[in-house]
Amino acid sequence: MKEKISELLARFEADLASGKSPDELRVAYLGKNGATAELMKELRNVPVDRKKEAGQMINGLKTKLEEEIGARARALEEEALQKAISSARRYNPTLPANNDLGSYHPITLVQREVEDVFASMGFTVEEYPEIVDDYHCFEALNIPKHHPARDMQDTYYLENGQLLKTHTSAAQNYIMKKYGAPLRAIFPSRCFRNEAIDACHENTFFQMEGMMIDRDISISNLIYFMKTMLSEVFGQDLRVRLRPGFFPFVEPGFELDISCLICGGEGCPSCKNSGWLELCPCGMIHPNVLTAGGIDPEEYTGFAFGLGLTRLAMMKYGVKDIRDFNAGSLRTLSQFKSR
Ligand code: FA5
Repeated sequence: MKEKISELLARFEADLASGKSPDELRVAYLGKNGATAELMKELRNVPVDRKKEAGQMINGLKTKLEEEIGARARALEEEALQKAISSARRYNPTLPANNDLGSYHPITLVQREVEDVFASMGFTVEEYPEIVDDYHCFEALNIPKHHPARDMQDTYYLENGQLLKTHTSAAQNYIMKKYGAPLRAIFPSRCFRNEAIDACHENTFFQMEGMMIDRDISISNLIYFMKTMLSEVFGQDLRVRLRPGFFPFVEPGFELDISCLICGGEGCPSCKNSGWLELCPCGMIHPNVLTAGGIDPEEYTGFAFGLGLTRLAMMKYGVKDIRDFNAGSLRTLSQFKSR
């Protein structure tokens, strides 16, 4: 055992001298399957009368390795700190600013593109706050208190009883009361849900709601506007599928999915391996919602949609992981400068 410990120590010193990082050293020597764990396993083969001594030697070795790795980590931290201090000292606030211009966030870019497409078809672009009340987010949308559909969106409630908008549909009632019928409007916004985050789910993401209300509006109008928007934004016809979807504020309701452009429909983490990405649920506005908005459902019909803007940006720019949008990485964002 003594020999093995000396060999391991020699190997460790060589790795330390070669500049391996503290994390690498920790995994290689102190990790679950690291070198000291291997030695521990060998304790089984040591005769009983030497076991205690061998165990103490291995523990001594572990302590030594931990100390040395810790010292290396502290030295590196100190080095980084000194570097930061000396570069901060080089910062001269009296120098003129360089000409490196900022850039728009990819979601802003795609939002503006969609806005332009709908504006050219007579839609107005509306704003609505991110903090809303229960009535607008749920009740006015045919989702009374205790309705099971409330569980579809995990809501962040504020202490004053208001909540962070879970979907852009929260502005539907306000828009209907503002304009009455007929109306054509889109309203983009940030939305918030207490979600488990993965490659295609964020807890903060963007949607764009759209509503068109008039006499004799039908599902054909809805399909036409959805198709036009997608082919304008992507500059090509995409594979799209429409399937039934349940939302209390539309009847009938649909889920509009597009074939995942990251994997070409083969299945990948960005589309949860399904080959399709849920992008834009939509449907014919429920008569109760029109009534709550002061519009007579006997006279008018309309469609509404809730486009996932962040997911649209993923597909348009080939961003595989939705988390990249909120990471604030200048390296990622600067790639959109020239657009
Ligand atoms: C809604 O939010 C409905 N308000 C949409 C709607 C509007 C239906 C009008 C009918 C009529 P949903 O929860 O499925 O539905 O979200 C809509 C879209 O937002 C999704 O298809 C997806 O593209 C996007 N989205 C939803 N949750 C997330 C999330 N956690 N991260 C990123 N995008 C999301």
